[in-house]
Amino acid sequence: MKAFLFKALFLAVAFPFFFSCTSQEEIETQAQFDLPEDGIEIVDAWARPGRDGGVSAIYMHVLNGSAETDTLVAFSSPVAGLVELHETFDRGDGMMGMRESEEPYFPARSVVSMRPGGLHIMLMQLNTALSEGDEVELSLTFSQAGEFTITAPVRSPE
Ligand SMILES: [Cu+2]
Repeated sequence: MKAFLFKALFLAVAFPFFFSCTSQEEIETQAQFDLPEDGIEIVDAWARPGRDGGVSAIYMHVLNGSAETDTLVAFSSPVAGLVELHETFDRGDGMMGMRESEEPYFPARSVVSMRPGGLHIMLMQLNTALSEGDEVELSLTFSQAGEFTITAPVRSPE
């Protein structure tokens, strides 16, 4: 019982640091999205609030309408010193962790959804605070589809 309480307390304390960490990368071919005829389309991007010097994450749906797998090769944002594609994983000790995704692949004719608890674009070394109502610019470079610059509104997760 004591061990259980300790674990619950630890989870409660540690949870904010593992906010985006509850499931594996999700690759889906989803009926709710109309895939583009060709190339990549990014929809419903949004960013989590963050403090100056801290971290945030950007979520989105990446629609690959191409007949080829595409790969994310670079990203940058004017508000972050470091940007990485992260995946969430089960550490095996009852906790979730996150790490840089080793497979930044976007399969042909598929939707890859980035959501809290799964795949996300991690913004680190924020050079400004991000508050609800702000907007974050993010540039993404795909090996096939080229560079995209998107604007993600900042909002709190539901
Ligand atoms: Cu992360």
